[in-house]
Amino acid sequence: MLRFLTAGESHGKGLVTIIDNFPAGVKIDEDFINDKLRLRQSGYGRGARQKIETDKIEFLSGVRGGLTTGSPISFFIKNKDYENWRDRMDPYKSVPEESKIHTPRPGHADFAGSIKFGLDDIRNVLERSSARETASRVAVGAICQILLKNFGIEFASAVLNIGGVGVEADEISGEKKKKGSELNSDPFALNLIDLFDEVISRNIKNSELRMLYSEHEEKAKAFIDKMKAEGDTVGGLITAQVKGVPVGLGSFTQWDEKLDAQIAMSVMSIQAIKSVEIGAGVKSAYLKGSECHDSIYCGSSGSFYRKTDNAGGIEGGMSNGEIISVTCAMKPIPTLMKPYLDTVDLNTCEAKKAFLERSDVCAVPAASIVVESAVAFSICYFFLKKFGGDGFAEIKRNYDGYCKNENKN
Ligand code: EPS
Repeated sequence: MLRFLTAGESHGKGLVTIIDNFPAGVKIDEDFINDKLRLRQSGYGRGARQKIETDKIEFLSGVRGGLTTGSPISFFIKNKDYENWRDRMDPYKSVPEESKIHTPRPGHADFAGSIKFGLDDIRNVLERSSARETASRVAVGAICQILLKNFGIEFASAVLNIGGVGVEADEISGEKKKKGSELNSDPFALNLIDLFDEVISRNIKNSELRMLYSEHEEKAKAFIDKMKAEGDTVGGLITAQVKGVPVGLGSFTQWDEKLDAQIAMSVMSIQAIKSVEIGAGVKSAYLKGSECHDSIYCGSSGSFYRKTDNAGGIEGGMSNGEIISVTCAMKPIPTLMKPYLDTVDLNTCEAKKAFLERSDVCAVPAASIVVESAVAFSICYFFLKKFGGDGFAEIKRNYDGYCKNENKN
């Protein structure tokens, strides 16, 4: 079973990650991983911290001569900022009373985390619950993508809107209808915005916000500037897609074997994510059965296909060969730059304003890379479960055999 663990604090020495049960013989492309790490650090609206860091993966084990060995892969990502926090983050030095934090920020892990662990300094919670940890997850997702690329499985992600500015939830279906109109004989069916479309994918790449359309980007940037001036923060809507997934990853046989359930857990566990939808998601509730479900066809080559993808590529907890599509909402970051939110001192019960700390006004573009990575891990987990083997050649044989004999797709 593919699994990983992360450790590390936001202003500690760095992040340590262990990936277990990753097969041997996979050629590791370090540039691909570092490129994803760079993308996670970028995006309009980020704070000063990203000017300090240049995230790079440093393998500690499990990779030799450019290939995975089958042993646990471990890697380190350095926090350059540690040098500025040594006095407060040193493993041995005691923390001076005046630098301890007792006022939890609403919306953060501060409140429940410090009560749960009986801590008298909220910094112990915020350091670990920080989204800095997502650098580890992006590297894990990139390693999974490297394996899956060999089987024609591709990933994409984008920002749909920033605080509602951009493609709105309702509009997505409008776009889908427009885009699918030539292809689609069913007037009610919703087609996905195809993130793999040449124009769309170029737009995303060229956008500082990883948005689909430049006219949205200018408005969204202006909105971020406004939020910054007001000392506030803003969230947004993110989408990720996967193409080339064979039919039958995941299973209908047990609740925790379902691909959509595992994707939802993986994505929901990302800091600040508040909803996860697959395909038409919430909109499915407003459609009739005849409008919602994606009719099945067989092409001249004998391969199955659909004209719509409301199911988001997953039916009965299994991939159905269509594009897998995930949409999720990110809430605004709870660390604000102005004292808007009320809180209390956990020691004295005194009414206070939530403490202010350097933060990002908007980290939605960064989070879109994290979402893509979380989905990549879930797909890889089920890919290895289905085609599993200890080495790349064995997995390839299993995959080729399945695709040739059991699946016309
Ligand atoms: C974060 C606050 C900011 C972000 C950080 C997550 O850090 P700092 O407090 O040092 O300014 O930049 O994210 C990262 C460091 C990162 O690499 O994503 C928080 O409170 O969650």
